[in-house]
Amino acid sequence: MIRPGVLGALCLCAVFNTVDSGMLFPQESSSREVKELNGLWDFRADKSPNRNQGFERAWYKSRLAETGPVIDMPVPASYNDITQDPSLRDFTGWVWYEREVVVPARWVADEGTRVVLRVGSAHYYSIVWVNGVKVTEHEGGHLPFEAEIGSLIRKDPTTPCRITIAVNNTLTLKTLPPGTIQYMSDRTKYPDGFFVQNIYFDFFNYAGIHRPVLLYTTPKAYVDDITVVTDFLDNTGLVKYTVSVQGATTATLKVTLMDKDRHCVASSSDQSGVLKVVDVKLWWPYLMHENPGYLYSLEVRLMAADERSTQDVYTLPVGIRTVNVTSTQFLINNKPFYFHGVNKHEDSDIRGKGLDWPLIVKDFNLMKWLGANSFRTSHYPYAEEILQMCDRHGIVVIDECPGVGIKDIRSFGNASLTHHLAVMDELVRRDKNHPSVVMWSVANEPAAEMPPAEYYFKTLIKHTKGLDPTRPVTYITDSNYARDKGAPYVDVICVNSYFSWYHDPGHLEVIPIQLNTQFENWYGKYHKPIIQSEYGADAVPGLHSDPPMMFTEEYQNVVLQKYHDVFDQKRKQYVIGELIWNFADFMTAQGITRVVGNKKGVFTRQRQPKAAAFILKERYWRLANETGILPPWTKYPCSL
Ligand code: GCB
Repeated sequence: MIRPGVLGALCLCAVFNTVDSGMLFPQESSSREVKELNGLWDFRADKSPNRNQGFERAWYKSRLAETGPVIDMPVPASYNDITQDPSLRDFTGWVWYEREVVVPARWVADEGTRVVLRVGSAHYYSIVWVNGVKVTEHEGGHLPFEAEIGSLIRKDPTTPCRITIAVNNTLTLKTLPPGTIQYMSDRTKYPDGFFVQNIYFDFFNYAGIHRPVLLYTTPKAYVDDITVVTDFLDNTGLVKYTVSVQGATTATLKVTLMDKDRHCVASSSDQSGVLKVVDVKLWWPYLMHENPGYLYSLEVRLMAADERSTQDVYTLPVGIRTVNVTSTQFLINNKPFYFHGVNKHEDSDIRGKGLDWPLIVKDFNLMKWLGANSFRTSHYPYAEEILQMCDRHGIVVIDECPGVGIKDIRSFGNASLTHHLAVMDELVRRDKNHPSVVMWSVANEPAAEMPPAEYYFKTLIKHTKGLDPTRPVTYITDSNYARDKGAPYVDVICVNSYFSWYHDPGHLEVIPIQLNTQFENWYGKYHKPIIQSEYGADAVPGLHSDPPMMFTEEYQNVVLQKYHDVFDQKRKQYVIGELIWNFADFMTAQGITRVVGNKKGVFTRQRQPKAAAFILKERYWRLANETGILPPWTKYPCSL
C-alpha cells in the first residue's frame, strides 16, 4: 500500500511538462545579464511521518528559518553526502531549499526587462515559489526548467527576492526512472511508518538541486529559440536555421554566421533559411581529424522596428557535420566513425551528482588521455555544460534519457509513455543544436521482451524521430535477440553483456564464443550496425591475483582483452563501437553485490587509473591510429 503522504503531494501536482517555448542555454550578451545563485542555501528536510508538513504549514510563505531548524546546503550538490546524518543520506520525500537574492535595481526598475529564474536540474519533482507565490513546478530530475518572475519582484521592490524550492526524490511506477515505495507493516520487524524506496537501476538515487540556479534577463521582445540542422555539399557547408521570437508582433532579424576568427561567413535577415558557407570547416570528432570540434558562431540579432537598434542578441555555437547510418556503418561527414569510448555517471565524492567544474575538466582530460572519442550519457541527460565541452573538444555523445530500470509491466502503461514522450520533447529541445550529440538513446535495458514493449518503443522511437529526423535513435538492450520487441524500430543495435561476470562467473574462457554468438545473432536477425554499449568487470583497486580471480585488477584486464579480441574481428564487419562500463567507480544503493558502490570503473571514484585504464589507453590510441587522421603530436605511442 502506498500512503498518500509521501506521494500525495506528488500526485496533486502531477502536471506534465509542456514544451511550448525554447530552452536556450542562458548567456550574457549586450542585451542579457546572468546572475548565478550558486553557493549556500538554507535547507530543511521534511521528516514528518507523511513528509507533508511543509505544505500543511506553508513553509514557502515565510523565511524557511522561521519554520524550524535549517542547515547550510551547497547548490549545486546532492544533499545526501553533505552531512553525517544517516537519515538525510537515505531520505525519501520533500526537502526545502531557500535563498534570498538582491536583484539589481535596474532589473526591477525597467519594466521592459524579463527576469527569468532557471534551475539547471533538481531531482526529481520540484515546486518553486518566489516571495511565497508559486511560479512553476517540474517533473524530472535531469533537465532544466524556468519561470519568468519579473512581475513578482516588481510588486515590492524594497524586499529581497525570496526563492523557495521544494524537491521530492520519490520514484513511482510512472516516474523516469521508475521505482516503488514499499511500506513494511509487520510491527514485529519494522518500526511504525517504515518504508523503503525500491529502485531498478544500479546507481545511487542522489537528490537535491544538482545544477546551477540562476537569474537571467532578456528584453521583452527576445529570441526564444533557435534550431539548426547542418549539411554540406562538396566544399560548401549548409546551415538550415529557424529562429523563434517572443514578445514582438513582427521580428526584424540579422542572422550572422561567423568563423572562429569572428569573420562573417554568411548572413541573412530571414527568420528561417539556409546559410551557405564556402570552404567549410567541418565539425570532426576528436582523433578523427587534426582540427576537431570546429565551431562557428550563429549570432542572432533581434532589431527594433526601425532597424536602428538591437533589442536582443543571442549567439549559438554551430558545428557543421552530418550523421548517417548504413547497415554496417556509422558515418560522420560520410566517413566511417568507430566509437571507442566510455559510459559515465555524474557522480563523485561528497557532491554526488552536483555539477562540479574541476571534476568535469578532469574527466575530459582523462578521456582524452585514454584516447576515448565518445561517451554515452548513461543513464540520464547530463548537464548542458558537459555537452558544450563535448562540442568544443569533439567528443561524440550518445544522449540518453532517464528511461532506466523500466522493468515492471505497469511502467509500460499510457501514463508512463506520455511522460516518457514529454521527457524526450524536453531533451531534444535542450540538446538538438549540439553537434557532439549524434544519437538519442530512449532507454537502458528495459524489459523489452514484455508484450507491451513493442507498442511502447515503436511509439517512443517514432515520436523521437519526428522531433529530430536528423539523428538515429536507439535504446540499449540486454534482452534476448529473439524476444526483444523494440529492436525492429531502432537504427543502431546497442547491446550490453557481461560474459564471465553475471553469466558464468569466473569463466573467462567463455567470452570469445559467447560474444561471437551475441554479435552473429543480433546482426543475423536485424542487419543493423551494433555497438557494444556496455561490458566490463568489477575490480577493487589494489586487489591482485594470478591466475586472475573476480574483483581483481587482473581479472578486469583479461575480461577487457578477451572482449577486444572479438571486437577486432567484428569491427571489420558490422560492429561500430565499444563503450567500456564504466569510466569510473560510482556510488550505488547498498546491497550484497556492491562494496561501497560499483567498481567496474577503469578509474577509481577519485579518478586514479586501475591497471585496466592502461590496457584501454593502448587500445584506443591504436584504434585512433587505424581509423582516424591524427596530427603528428598525437601519433601512437603518445606522450600525452
Ligand atoms: C548494466 C547496467 C548498468 C549497471 C551495470 C552493472 O547492465 O546498464 O547500469 O551498473 O550493468 O555493473 O551491473
